[in-house]
Amino acid sequence: MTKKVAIIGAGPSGLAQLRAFQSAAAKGEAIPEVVCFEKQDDWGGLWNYSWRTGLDEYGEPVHCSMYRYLWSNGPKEGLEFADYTFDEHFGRPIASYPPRAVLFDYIKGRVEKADVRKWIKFRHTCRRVEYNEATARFRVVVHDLVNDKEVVGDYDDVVCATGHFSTPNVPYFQGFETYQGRVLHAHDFRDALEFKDKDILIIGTSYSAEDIGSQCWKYGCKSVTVSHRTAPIGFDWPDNWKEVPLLQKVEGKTATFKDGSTADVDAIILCTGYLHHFPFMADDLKLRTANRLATADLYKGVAYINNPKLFYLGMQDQWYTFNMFDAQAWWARDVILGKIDLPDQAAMIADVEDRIQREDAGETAYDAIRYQGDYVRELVAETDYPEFDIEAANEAFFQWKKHKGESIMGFRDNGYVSPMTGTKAPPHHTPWVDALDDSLEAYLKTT
Ligand code: FAD
Ligand code: NA7
Repeated sequence: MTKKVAIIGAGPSGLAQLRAFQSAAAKGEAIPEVVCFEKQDDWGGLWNYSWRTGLDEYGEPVHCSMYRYLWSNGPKEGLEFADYTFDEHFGRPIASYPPRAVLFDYIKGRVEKADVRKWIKFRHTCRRVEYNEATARFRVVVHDLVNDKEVVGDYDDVVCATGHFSTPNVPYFQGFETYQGRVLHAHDFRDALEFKDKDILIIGTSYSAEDIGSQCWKYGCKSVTVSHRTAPIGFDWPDNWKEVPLLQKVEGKTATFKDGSTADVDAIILCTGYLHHFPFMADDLKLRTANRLATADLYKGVAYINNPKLFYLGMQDQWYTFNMFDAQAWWARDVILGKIDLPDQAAMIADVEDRIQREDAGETAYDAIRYQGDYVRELVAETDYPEFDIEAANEAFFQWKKHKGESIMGFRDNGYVSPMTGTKAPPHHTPWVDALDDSLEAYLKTT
């Protein structure tokens, strides 16, 4: 009997899994029957922008957490596919911090070339995954949204690639129920122009806080106040940007912070992160982990230790993204194909513990980048995914950190060396602060 594999989600991780199987088939290897279920009507995951918020037209939670005018928040040299370079896709070197539409185009280019769209069932939401000990197979229940029908299938292996930056973590602060402005989570933020001439309060200090604040500033908000639970972000911010301790309460439009200071704000944007959320997974298959580099319960960061025929891709916090998902997908593929043997459960548990300890031993962001680079290198070495210069990718991240420290509104004007081709990215034709059009056409124009 031919093995059957279900992949849930056709974002960068799910697409990496499809490309991994297709590349083995292209080399003449026998591959299982592969089916990918995607709840949206197109591929690309978070990079597939939607104007919608809340529920979609079928009543499903909207997956998109991205927004208009989003430019890559890290250098593209850190995420480049080793088997499909930016130079190959665009036919020439492009600048280092592409807007969303440009990265979406790049993601699509590889999978269009690989011709894997035929393996994806769009508008199919996974409702339930259970393991049947007797048959040693997974039962996967999917909702065909367009035809409003349940589809049930049995699979030997399941790859969960549903991402973990879509279900918002929404804390409560005193007075929210009577606040006279708008409260929203970053997941529902779409257009910075909504906040033009407004005073905004941001809660949180990580990527969403930094980037949504910067967007609003770039598109003309009146002021940005960023409230921190642990520590301020600490960049040299523009004059109308301040950092304050944690919000205590809001009354009317007035926010009061832990140090007693106050600010009148028109909107509060909760940039408070996301939950790993797998409502469709049976209890014994559900990954429960914090957002960190060494996830709980995943051998090699991929195989679920309680049932290693189930794989989770991309569940780590992310410096590396697309090429890390590739490294994981190629590795999962080779386990499924029987080319990589798994050790016993005790060894898998020890592997997880070792990764956690090694992550905890790191102190700085530079340690974390090296740690994740080493992880990608480790997985790549075990498969035929093209080896690439991890040191060069690390270096792009180090330069990015340095350039952010030098100029938080100017770091995107720098260019780095590709770890795949050695090409140095040219500077973008317009400084980021002045580039208000984030379309692919505007970004790629040469005259
Ligand atoms: P996702 O992209 O989340 O894709 C998961 C897919 O699974 C989606 O298509 C979804 O519809 C589908 N799905 C979910 N549930 C179901 C279900 N039950 N049934 C069927 N299908 C389902 N990374 C970078 O490298 N650079 C950046 O600049 C960058 N910016 C980001 C900005 C924001 C605002 C966010 C939230 C993330 C950003 N990221 C960035 C990180 C991002 O996580 C990765 O780039 C990437 O999208 C992760 O891919 P994924 O396939 O693992 O998950
Ligand atoms: P992150 O990176 O998970 O960061 C979450 C932030 O929210 C972090 O600063 C937390 O502060 C803060 N947080 C979480 N809960 C609270 C409460 N209850 N009160 C105050 N502050 C809180 O999420 P992001 O959305 O920034 O980034 C996720 C991805 O999206 C990332 O990969 C980007 O590429 C885009 P803490 O430091 O823990 O005190």
